[in-house]
Order: sequence, then structure tokens, then C-alpha cells
Amino acid sequence: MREVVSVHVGQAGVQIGSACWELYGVEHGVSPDGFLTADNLPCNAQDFFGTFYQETSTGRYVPRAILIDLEPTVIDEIRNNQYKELFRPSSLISGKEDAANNFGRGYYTIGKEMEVTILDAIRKQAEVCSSFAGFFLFHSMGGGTGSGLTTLLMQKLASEYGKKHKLEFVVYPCPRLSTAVVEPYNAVLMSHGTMEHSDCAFLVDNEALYDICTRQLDMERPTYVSLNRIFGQVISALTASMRFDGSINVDLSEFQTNLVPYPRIHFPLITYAPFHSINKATHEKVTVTALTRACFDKSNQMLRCDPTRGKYMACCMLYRGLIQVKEVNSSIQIIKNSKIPFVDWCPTGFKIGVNYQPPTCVPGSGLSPVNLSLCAISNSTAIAEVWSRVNYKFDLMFAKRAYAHWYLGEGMDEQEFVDARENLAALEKDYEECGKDSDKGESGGEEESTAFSTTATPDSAQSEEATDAPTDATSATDAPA
Ligand SMILES: Nc1nc2c(ncn2[C@@H]2O[C@H](COP(=O)(O)OP(=O)(O)OP(=O)(O)O)[C@@H](O)[C@H]2O)c(=O)[nH]1
Ligand SMILES: [Mg+2]
Repeated sequence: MREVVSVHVGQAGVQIGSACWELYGVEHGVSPDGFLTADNLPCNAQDFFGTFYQETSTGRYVPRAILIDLEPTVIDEIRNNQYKELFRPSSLISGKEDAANNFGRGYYTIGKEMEVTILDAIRKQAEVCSSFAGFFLFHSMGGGTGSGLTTLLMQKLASEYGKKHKLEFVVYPCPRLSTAVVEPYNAVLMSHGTMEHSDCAFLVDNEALYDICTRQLDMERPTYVSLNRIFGQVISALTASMRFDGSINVDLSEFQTNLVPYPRIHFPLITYAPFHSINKATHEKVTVTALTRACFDKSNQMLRCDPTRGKYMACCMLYRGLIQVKEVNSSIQIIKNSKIPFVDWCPTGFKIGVNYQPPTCVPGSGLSPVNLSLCAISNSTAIAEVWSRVNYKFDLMFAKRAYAHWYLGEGMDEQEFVDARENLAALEKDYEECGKDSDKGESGGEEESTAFSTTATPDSAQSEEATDAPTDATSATDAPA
């Protein structure tokens, strides 16, 4: 058993946390007040409790989670709703004043004042674990708390917990809409501040989630709760192997090894299927082949970008339900035959995980219960499109130093903006390098193909290693039937 502590920061982080713990509760038969409800839980739902819940001496199951916001309203809602008994009161941490969409306030001023309290609460949770694996961090990149305070915490956790895993679940600024004009500043500053501390960051954008709700689940006006439940479903799929048994039960860290070829290239794209509304469900048959195909369809992506414009570096497929591995193999073969673009320095392999526990839905989520699901995580160079979109907006504002005074007023200086932006330019370049053919380089010349940024990790030696890196990436064909 490898315990994980979830840290939910800022409005988005906390509200997504609520959706996740609501769903975990349904899946594990834990009631909103922390006691077991179901006698007829799926096979071994309780064997894996310890990874996400701590059992108390009164038989209560308490989430290994800390929920933090710099202002009180979001956390107060949990303190007053039906989940008020679920979380340990010392794990619900709120301040008086938010970061007003300002990374500087979350990182340097208001957030800094709460650092000691938060790290104490995290330490208490980590100390009671017998085999502590690491942290899951949930936050937005657009909010001041989500970006600034999370950056501060990740840096502190890196120095206190060394190499323990830090995985992020991130609401990334949308391509078109945004709730604050300065979101690109926050996203760039945060990406820079956490680049070397994050092992893997799963990005979603609200436009993608919104479209899934309206187009696939027939919701007229999705709310944050609707979006968060979709994201919760995906997070549940990603963490199922840590919470339930399976035939090819691959630990998340094993997936990570296959997904992240270089430390900086750690932003996988997630797709999920099926999204069946209650109305549609009775007319649909869920098959492994259909799910596999759907996970290569843009409409099932959690983030807006176009994978056909990039190349895949790795794909991990997490199936849930009673699935024959033979079926998985033939479905993957269909995808391989459709010639999805892969980089030439990586075997075009798929890493497979099968978890017996079928997906569960929260009543009222708009999702219909199904027997099978698939969550595909792929590392694609297409995600660079997402960086360039935000970088472009950053440049528009920063060229005129627009809104910069709010940040400088919190003690930041312009050089931090310049450094952060350079780091992200380097990241875009790194993705470009990853997409080039390894022998010649698409735009010619060896010089260019080794021109990684100084901050980027891949050097020529590591690139060579990566050629035979992802060890069992072709495990689909080797998997036991
Ligand atoms: N999916 C989702 N996105 C959210 C939610 N709440 C806010 N957002 C998005 O998060 C971004 C704003 O960040 P917030 O998390 O509200 O900000 P915060 O971290 O509380 O920071 P401050 O309020 O500035 O102190 C915007 O892009 C919102 O659209 C939520 O519950 N779910
Ligand atoms: Mg807020």
C-alpha cells in the first residue's frame, strides 16, 4: 500500500476536490460522514482503502486530503454541507482574503502568511502514512491562489520531501474565454516556478469540459459542479489502480515512467470515454473497440489541442471493467493500423492497464452508469499549441507592461516575468525538438536537433537512452490473455 496525500488549493482545486471525494465515497461505500455504508461492495474495494483514506479508531474513514483557500467562502461551504464530518477540521484551511487573481499575492504576500499552518497540516497527514508515496495537487493556473500558493507549496514540498512524487491536476486557462485577463501571467509564472518540481501535470480546460457536458451529456447549462464531476470521473479512472485490484494493475508511477521521456516533457493529454447521458445510454452499446476509438477523438479530450498536428511520444490506456485483454489487443491494433503519428525515436507502443472495478457515477452527475470505460493518457507534442496560445497572450500584455504593476506591488520584479517567459519559450522549443526525426531533423542539420534549451534536460546522451527507454511500452501484445 502506498499512501497519497491530496492537496486541494484555491477555488478550483477545492471544488474539484469535493467532486473527487464525493465519487470516491460512492466507489468505496464511504458515506458523507465517513462511515462505511455498503455491505455488498465490489470484490475488494476495502483492501485498498488505505491509499486514500485513513481509518480512525472509531471506524471512520478520513480522506488523506488538505483543502486550502486564501478566502473563506469556498471552504465554508464544505464546513456547512453534508461533507462537513468527512474531512478532519484541521485539514480545512482558509484565510480572510483571496489572492485577487494575482500570482504575486498567492506566492509572496497573502499566501506566504499561511505557509507554516499549511505545511504543518500536510506534515501531520504525511507522518501517519506507513509507505508514503507522494502528493496529488489540485488547482487552477489562472487564479492567484491556485497558481501562486500552489507554486510556493510545491517548492517547499520539494525541499521537505525530496523525491516524493508530485502529480498535478490542473485547470488550465481556456483558449477563448477566461474569467480574468491576467490568467496568462499566472499560468506562465506558475509553470516556470514548478517546472522542476512537478513529476507530471494533467491539464484540463473548462471549454473542453463544457463541450462534453453540452454536446455529449445534453446539459443545457453546465455549472462548475457539472464540469468538476466530469473531471472527477477522469481522476477516478487515473487513480483506480491505486484503489482497486485488476488483471494488469499498473501503478501510476509505472505509467509515469512510460509517459515522461524527459523531466520537462511531463504534460500528458487525457481523453476519456464513454460520456453517455442517461437518455442516450439505453441506445448505446459500450465495446472495447468503440472506447478505444473514442479515446483518439478530439471531442473526448480534456484539453483543447489538435493531436493530428503533433506526434505521440507515448500512450497509456487505462481500462475499467471486466475486459478481455485479447479484445484490448485487437482494438489497439486497429488504432495502430490507422497510423497515428508517433515520433520515430520511441517504439510505437501502448502501455495497458486493466482494472476490474467498473466506473461508478455520482447520482445527478448526468452520466449514465456503464460497465466499461477507458481513460487514455498520451504524451503528444501537440500540447505545445497550448503553451504557445498562452505565451502569445502573455506577450501581448507584457509588451505594454499591462497589469504588471499589480504584481510589482506585491514585491515581484520584471525580471521574474522575463525569466518565466524565456523558460516557456524553451519548453515550446523542447516539444519541437521531440517531434523532429532523430536521424536528420526535419528542418535539417544535426546542430538544430541537439539545440535543446539549457534549462531543458534532454541532452544528446539522454536522447539516446530514450530510444530504448519505455520498457514495456509494447505490453499490449505481451499481455496475458
Ligand atoms: N473546472 C473548474 N474550474 C474552476 C472552478 N472554479 C474556478 N475555476 C477556474 O479557475 C480559474 C480561476 O481560478 P480560481 O481557482 O477561482 O482562483 P483561486 O485559486 O481561488 O485564486 P484567487 O481567487 O485569485 O485567490 C478560472 O479559469 C476559472 O474558470 C471550478 O470549480 N471548476
Ligand atoms: Mg478564489
